[in-house]
Amino acid sequence: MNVEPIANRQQADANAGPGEPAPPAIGANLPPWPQVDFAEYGEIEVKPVSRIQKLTGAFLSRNWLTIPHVTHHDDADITTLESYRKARNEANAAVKLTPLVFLIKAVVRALREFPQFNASLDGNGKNLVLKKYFHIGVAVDTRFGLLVPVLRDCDKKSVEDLAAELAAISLKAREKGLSMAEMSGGCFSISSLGGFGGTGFTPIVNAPEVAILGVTKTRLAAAPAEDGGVSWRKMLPLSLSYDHRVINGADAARFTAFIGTALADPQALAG
Ligand code: CAO
Repeated sequence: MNVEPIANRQQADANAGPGEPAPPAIGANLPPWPQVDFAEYGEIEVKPVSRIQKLTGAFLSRNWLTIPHVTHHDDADITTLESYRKARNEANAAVKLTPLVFLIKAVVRALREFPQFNASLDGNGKNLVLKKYFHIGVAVDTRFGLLVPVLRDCDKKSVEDLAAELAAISLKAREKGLSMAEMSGGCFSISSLGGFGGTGFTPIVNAPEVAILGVTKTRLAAAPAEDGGVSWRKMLPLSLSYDHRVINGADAARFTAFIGTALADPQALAG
């Protein structure tokens, strides 16, 4: 990762005003990466890191080092959504709806309600650029590494449109990879590990976006029922990482709770 100090030096220089000395580059004074001869300790195999892993690794390192991250965790009750989704999938087997497409629609609503989440700091960090469009990036796990295609104008698309587009673009990402154009222009990203498992994680903000939503596996939770007994609810864990320079914790809590409320009315989201 020796590109990191150079990238940060350029950022530091760009942030300095005329005649002002550049602030020290973030990460410039870190100790060097340990050089270890692993073969001294046992059998090893050496595999080159892929081009995409190197590229995404450099971006992830920059984002992790330069953005003050906080992750807010919450659960959304998707019991009604899951019944609605099941019925809709049974009625139309041509397009499979997963919870993710409803989540994209709920995120679009939340971005409308909380415009500071649909924003980016400009190059010198002095202005916040508020976007009036709703392009959502979705992390896709591929043999090349992590790719994030951007689904454009998600506010104008139905859940079926989004499911069909996501299926096509994730297949392309997995088989051939994606162009930079297909991964550019996003407002907000979602990283769903729901199909794989987990109870929560810390996604890294995809700069210049200011927040990213991580999703893990739906679990059953007991809640008090009206008759005094127990009602089993389907709970979707949400992990929202945000850039604390732009978003404060109270807004992150409101934003995540808003997504939960939106998911509770799947019919309104379906479009
Ligand atoms: N809880 C439980 N099950 C879930 C779920 C959740 N939160 N989300 C999806 N599922 C289920 C789906 O309904 C589907 O079930 P069936 O096979 O029984 O129909 C199954 O999990 C697989 O879903 P999917 O992964 O094919 O579809 P998706 O729309 O949920 O996600 C995609 C699509 C492309 C985002 C996903 O396949 C993927 O690649 N995720 C990885 C993202 C990633 O790597 N993030 C990490 C980034 S940091 O390194």
